[in-house]
Amino acid sequence: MLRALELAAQGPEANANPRVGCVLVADDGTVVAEGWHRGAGTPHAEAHALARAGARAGGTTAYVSLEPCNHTGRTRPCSEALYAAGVRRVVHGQSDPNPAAAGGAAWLRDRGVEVVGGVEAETAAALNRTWTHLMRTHRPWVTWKLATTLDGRSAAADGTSRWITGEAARADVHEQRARCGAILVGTGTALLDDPHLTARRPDGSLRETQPIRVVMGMRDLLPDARVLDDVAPTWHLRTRSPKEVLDALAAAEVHHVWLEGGPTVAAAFLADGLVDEVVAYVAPVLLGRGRQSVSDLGITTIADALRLAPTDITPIGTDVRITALLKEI
Ligand code: AOF
Ligand code: ZN
Repeated sequence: MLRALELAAQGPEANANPRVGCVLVADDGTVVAEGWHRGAGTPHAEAHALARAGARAGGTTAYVSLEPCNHTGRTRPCSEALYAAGVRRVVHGQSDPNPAAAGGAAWLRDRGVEVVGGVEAETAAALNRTWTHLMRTHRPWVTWKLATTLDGRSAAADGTSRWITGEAARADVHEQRARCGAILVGTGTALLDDPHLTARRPDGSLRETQPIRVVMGMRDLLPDARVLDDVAPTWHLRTRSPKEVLDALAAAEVHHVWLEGGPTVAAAFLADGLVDEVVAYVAPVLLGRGRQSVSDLGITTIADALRLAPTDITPIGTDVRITALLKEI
């Protein structure tokens, strides 16, 4: 199962589908074939492993990090494929939280295949944390990214903000953007900063997969705005409602949203309880008067402060990256 999880981790993180790995093992313990899922519209992990094994799949145990699917989605059910290939035993990790696809374990059991579930299930769910969150809550996982000075400013009084954090932290942001399905800002940020909102490598070149660029708000974008070029899809959603934006993204099977501000949009998401995680880059810089990273949250006394649960604190170059969850999960 640990090998299946290792294989799964090779899959694309920003994809609509979860990352899944599969290992077929013979009775004597030898590995017959392995497979992992490369993303929506392509064969599932089990299909890859079965194709490699051919006739040798008969009598094996399949270790799969996710319960085999039982539906015809973009591909045929893995439950049927495993059964047809003569696999005798299935050991799976996470039970499939997608109601449309779940049920493979029961289907196989009904046909006499021995099924053991829940092995390393938490590791598998953690590997697909944002996808699992979408399946359970029907809304994408939202990571709010902010870059701030030591005194909590995200821009100077005149609105300039390039750059607060150093090169290494900015490169890290691009890496993180590439792991998300969408990057979101408000029209205020789009008009003030004219960001490109792409995921780039340190040399400036575009990464292979680009998140959807989403700008929310009622104001028009400038016709020559950098987000309107053709290197990645861009949605301008004319709404101030975070819920509406997340519904639209959930309908597009986006499970991880990277929220980059500005202060009004960040406050709206926080006020609606729709931020799941914060990634803050804190730079050893002082600005004194300047713009804060988030607008009024209606908090007036320390007892009402939003207290987050840090999961990681890492120095990056001369800055520090703090990752924290809004709620215990
Ligand atoms: C598996 N093995 O490798 C994956 C599974 O549209 P489809 O056909 O690609 O189905 C997508 C759903 O199938 C996905 O939401 C999840 O429930 C399951 N993914 N299942 O048996 C795999 N990637
Ligand atoms: Zn499947």
